[in-house]
Amino acid sequence: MWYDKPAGNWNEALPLGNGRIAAMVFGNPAKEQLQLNESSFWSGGPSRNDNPDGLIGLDSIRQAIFHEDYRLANRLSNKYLTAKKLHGSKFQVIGDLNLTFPGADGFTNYYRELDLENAIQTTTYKLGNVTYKREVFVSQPDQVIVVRLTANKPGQLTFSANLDSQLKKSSTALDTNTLEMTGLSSTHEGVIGQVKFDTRAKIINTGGRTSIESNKINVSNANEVVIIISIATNFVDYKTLTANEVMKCTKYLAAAEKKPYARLLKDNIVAFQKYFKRVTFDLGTSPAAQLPTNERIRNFSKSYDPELISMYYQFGRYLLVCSSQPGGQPANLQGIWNNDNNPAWDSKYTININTEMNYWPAEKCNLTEMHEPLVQMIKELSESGKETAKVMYGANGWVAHHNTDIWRIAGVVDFADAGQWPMGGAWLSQHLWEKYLYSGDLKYLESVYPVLKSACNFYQDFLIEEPIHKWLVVSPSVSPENTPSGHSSALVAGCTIDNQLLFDLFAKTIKAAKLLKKDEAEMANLQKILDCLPPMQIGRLGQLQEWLEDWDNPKDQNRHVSHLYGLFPSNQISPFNTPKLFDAARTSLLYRGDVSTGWSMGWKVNLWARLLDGNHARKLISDQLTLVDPAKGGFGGGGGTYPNFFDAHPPFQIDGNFGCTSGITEMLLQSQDGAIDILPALPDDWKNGSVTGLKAYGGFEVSIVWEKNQAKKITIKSHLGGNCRIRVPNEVCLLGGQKLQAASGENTNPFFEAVRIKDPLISVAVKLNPVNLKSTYLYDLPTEKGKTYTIIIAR
Ligand code: FUC
Repeated sequence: MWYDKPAGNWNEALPLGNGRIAAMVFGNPAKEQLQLNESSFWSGGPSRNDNPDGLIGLDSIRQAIFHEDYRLANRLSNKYLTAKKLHGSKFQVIGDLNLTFPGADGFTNYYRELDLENAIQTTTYKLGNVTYKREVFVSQPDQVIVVRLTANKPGQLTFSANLDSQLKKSSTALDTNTLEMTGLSSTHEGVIGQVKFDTRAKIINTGGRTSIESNKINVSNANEVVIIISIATNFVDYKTLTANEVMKCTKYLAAAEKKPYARLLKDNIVAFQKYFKRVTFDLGTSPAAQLPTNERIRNFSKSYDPELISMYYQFGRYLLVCSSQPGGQPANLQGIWNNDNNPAWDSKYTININTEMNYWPAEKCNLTEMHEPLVQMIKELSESGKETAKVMYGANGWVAHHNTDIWRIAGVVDFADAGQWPMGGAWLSQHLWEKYLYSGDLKYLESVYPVLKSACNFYQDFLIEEPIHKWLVVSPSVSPENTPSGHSSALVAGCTIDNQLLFDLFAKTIKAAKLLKKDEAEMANLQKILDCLPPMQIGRLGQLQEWLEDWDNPKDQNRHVSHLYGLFPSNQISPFNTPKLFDAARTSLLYRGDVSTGWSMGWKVNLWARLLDGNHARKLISDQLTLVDPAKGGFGGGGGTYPNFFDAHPPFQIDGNFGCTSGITEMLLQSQDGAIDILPALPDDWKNGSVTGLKAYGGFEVSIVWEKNQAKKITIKSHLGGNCRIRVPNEVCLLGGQKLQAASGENTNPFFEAVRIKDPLISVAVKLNPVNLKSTYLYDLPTEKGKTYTIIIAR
């Protein structure tokens, strides 16, 4: 990614990070700014937000919903269930390292880039006949930010450096080479700010000299300068803030400053590429790729620029490696990049879609380690949410609603129409099982099984029978952030996504128990509940119903498409097993429309890929790659992409980046429907290309080369052994010159167990719009663990 101007705005600056610390680099020759973040720097401190009056109101709210008095349900819910005071803390800003270069305004030959393969940001420019270069990276192995300033002539580096922040307590020069800033997070909603940080910047100059001027360090006439920035907080875990931030900060710094720059850089590249290089993606290039990245985004809809798509795809993978590392915090609404102490939605974890979306690419894009912080957060929520379940609903197990934060709050935030969604735990828990399907690691499964089971235990107690069909439903709840038209409140019982989530949660927990040979009797009980969940229903418009009743409004273009959870990320809806539901889901999505917030479009890329419509998925990628004015930070309007490739909700929200990267993967490879589907949704204009290293269920690693829109060569590495069933549009597939064996019967590979849902009966008045699916062929390839197989497509 490259630009011919400095960033004038944060949405033009370039992101670097190691999962714990991060920087946005502006690349301005006269005034360089590194905006700094640390993942545990949040407002407040350990806290809970359960409304203790839940049990007073619960029954009346449920009665009100069954009696269709939604206004009353809403009023009572806000009073008895919504948090009284705490709606979650805010992810905050450490501050800036500012470097001021007198006389550097008249620069020429300007260039700045973010090298996605080496995770390094570079700026070069000329002043007179001197060429200057700045390099910045955030080291994962050494846990520091490293800046190197050079010039092609000696003695040319003269600048002043300081650390600054809105939340600082002090900013000083400790000696002629070291800056220090300390600070404290904000008090919020009555919780005293308790997160302390220490930041130090060590200036290592070759040639020239340094001096102190108040809280600045002046560097004059140096040949080369390396600046090492260390940041640490007192955060230990969501309950504990007893670390010594000064000791941590100085320890990282002392270790890093002993290493030469070249070594710091090399070690980081090795650590970064271990993950990043696992996947390559090539769609070819075109003359449009000659321009700076911001101009390519601007031109995208009018030009043929396939390489912008492959770069955007890899940028999503880059962001996940930089914002989510084992042992750290999961990526929040802005990943780890935030320059506002009052960020949109507090830059928390919105778990009614956004946080899950952040992790859609993790497994399939071969970044399984990046998934670990989410798994850890779910484990922690299962602890904090246990008390929430007890206090608010008198239930066993654990519950989380539509938001959480670093303190793992699990109560209802904001207001009932958004917050009263007791399904956050159910959705997050799907990730626990999903991770297992890729790795087959039973030890891991054993470690998360108690969390899955406890999530089920909550619903065992919480589900109630609805009066008409006697189905077991969640109440009160909402179909995320959508109010049925004509209703005075979003509160309902038994909306479709809730039923789908519980179907998956229970079915997966039962499977896990079987694999681990545990809890047979309890699982039999879960199975009984599973059998009483409402089925998916097709409504009068031929659409998949969003609610228990046929309330869908064809004009509804809400950004959420929650009832399509069953199509993606879940696999309950299948073109082959449930063709009617498949058509109904498609009808629902057509009504919902394309252009929306960034993340909504990212989701729709996945949905159209699952609908096997590559051209429509491709259209959504174009919608998403619409340039949004970097100065436009406020809400509203269509989403798109900022010049720095960050997703614009607007404002910046990282889920759209991750959602689209996942969606592009789904266009190339799917494995949720009983087989590995090769190029299931390849758009017409991706004629030739290749992808390597994608992951499928059952531990298969798949690479594909295609020409003229047809797969040519498929390479499959089997990490776990077992039957590899593939679906391809071609009749003749050769392995070592031999024809592959046509598939027969059930796939014997247990990781591909198909979901058994039947299409619902529909009234004759309802017209479906069946699509003609292209014909495909299924083959079985028995594999051995560790072996690689190359399949040539002959025709
Ligand atoms: C949900 C969405 C919004 C936004 C917010 C962070 O509330 O409905 O669009 O993404 O999360």
